[in-house]
Amino acid sequence: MTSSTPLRLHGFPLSGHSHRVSLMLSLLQLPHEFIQVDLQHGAHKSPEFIAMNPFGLVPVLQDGEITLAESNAILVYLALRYGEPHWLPRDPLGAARVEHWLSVAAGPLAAGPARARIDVVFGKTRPTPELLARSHALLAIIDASLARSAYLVGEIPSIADIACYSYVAHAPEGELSLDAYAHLRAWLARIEALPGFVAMPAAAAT
Ligand SMILES: N[C@@H](CCC(=O)N[C@@H](CS)C(=O)NCC(=O)O)C(=O)O
Repeated sequence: MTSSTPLRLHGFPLSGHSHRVSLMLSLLQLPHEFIQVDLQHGAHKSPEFIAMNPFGLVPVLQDGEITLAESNAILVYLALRYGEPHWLPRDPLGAARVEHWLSVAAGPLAAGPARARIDVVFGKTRPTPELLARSHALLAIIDASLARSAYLVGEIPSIADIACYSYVAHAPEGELSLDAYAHLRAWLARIEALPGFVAMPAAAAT
């Protein structure tokens, strides 16, 4: 299905949560307008933005009359409304396996590699040894999973991959080397080869 009204993504270029939505929109070849939210000056806490997302966080997606916050919820919406079924399998086991990784993205990935990157890129501090160790433990789990299948849920991409991609790919910006994780690096390359892939800018390049 194509969108009859323009999709509008309110986000921030260096936000991995925003990037996962940008990436999904691009993979689905959905034309959209990217509205950069001025996080530095608190635009995400303005009454107008809070009316869209009371949590005051990017990303927010508008699709006509529909306004959605929470990046993983937006991925679910885009997959079910506009995507082929492989992006979000409809069978109970396939759907549960995707949800497993959405929970990982919202839990240990956000609290691990994404947190370490925030410390370095935005906080100008070094991640603690405990945070780095916890993040490497997660990357090892992801690597082991990708030793068994090409994508996080089987042999074709799903929103599980899209939810996890951005902060895993940019983990080195948080002092987390990916050198030890060959399966994970091959998976990153597979996602980057998908038609419509768009990269998140490198933090140092902005
Ligand atoms: N659970 C939210 C997290 C979104 C989030 O943390 N957004 C960050 C940018 S990556 C943000 O808006 N930060 C602004 C702030 O914390 O004030 C989601 O998945 O959308």
